[in-house]
Amino acid sequence: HPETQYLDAMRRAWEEGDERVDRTGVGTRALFGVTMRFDLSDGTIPLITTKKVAWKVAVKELIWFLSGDTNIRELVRQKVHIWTDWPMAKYVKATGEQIDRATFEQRVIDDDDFAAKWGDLGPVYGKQWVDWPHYTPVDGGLFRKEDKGVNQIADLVTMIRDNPTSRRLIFTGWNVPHLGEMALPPCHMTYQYQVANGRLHGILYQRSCDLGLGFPFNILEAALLIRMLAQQTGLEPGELVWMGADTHVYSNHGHLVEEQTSREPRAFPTFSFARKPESMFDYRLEDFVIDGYDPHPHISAPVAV
Ligand code: UFP
Repeated sequence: HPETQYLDAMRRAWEEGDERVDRTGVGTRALFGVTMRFDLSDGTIPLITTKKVAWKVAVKELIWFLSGDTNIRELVRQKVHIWTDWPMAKYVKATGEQIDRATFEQRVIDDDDFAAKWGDLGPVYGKQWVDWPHYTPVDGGLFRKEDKGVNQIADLVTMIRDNPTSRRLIFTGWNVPHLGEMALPPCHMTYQYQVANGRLHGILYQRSCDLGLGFPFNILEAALLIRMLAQQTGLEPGELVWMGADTHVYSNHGHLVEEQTSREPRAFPTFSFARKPESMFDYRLEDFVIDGYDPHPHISAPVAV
């Protein structure tokens, strides 16, 4: 079963990983350089079965990325809480006010000024994917900032259609001069594609991966991107190759590793689209149809902020 690749990486990181003091202070056990491959050509989608994954949250996040939005407001309106911890930590640090997550999120929803001031994550994924800041040289060695940035996703679709043998079918979130303004520099940072025999293959390069909480979302969204790009360009889905650099388990996720690796993976669900949207920017939650998802029960684990 392809999910065994994931369970093996978890177990190997836990048992043989380098014990490291990480940025969050929680501590991890890390492998460096892990590869996994998932075949999407049989109509399945790599949605982890050894614990229940909230796949609709992943779809909502992906749609939010593609909209270019970098404020948590739209996410929390849709009851998606995965990005709240970072701006909330910043707020607590700046104001000293002890606030619980529900109250913070409600204020982001209710108060425009509060949302603008405290809900923004900086130029994270969405900004870089569809509106990468673009500068044009003008006289005197100066540069003018263009009103519209580069839409890497729209350009990618055009490139796949017009030049399928290209070795430059890439988009990335790693915009070096802007990393410092981001709540979190991109983890799933670079995506590359190849067209072969009518199929679209993809590689995700992930610089840093929380195997417990991040991976199930990251692999699903990378697979959905292949499916969406393939649908838009008239191709069939191919293989997804995942390459993780610092691939780790947090030291407080031991229970997750023990429980999850003791479970038997079940068949991956199948995936289809309910319709063909106009472009990469017109997908809605209802367009994503996942059938036969029969996971083991959810296991909760703390997020390291
Ligand atoms: N992380 C993921 N996937 C993501 C994401 C974050 O695994 O999509 F946004 C994890 C990796 C790491 C932490 O544990 O979040 C980011 O910390 P750092 O920037 O120090 O690598």
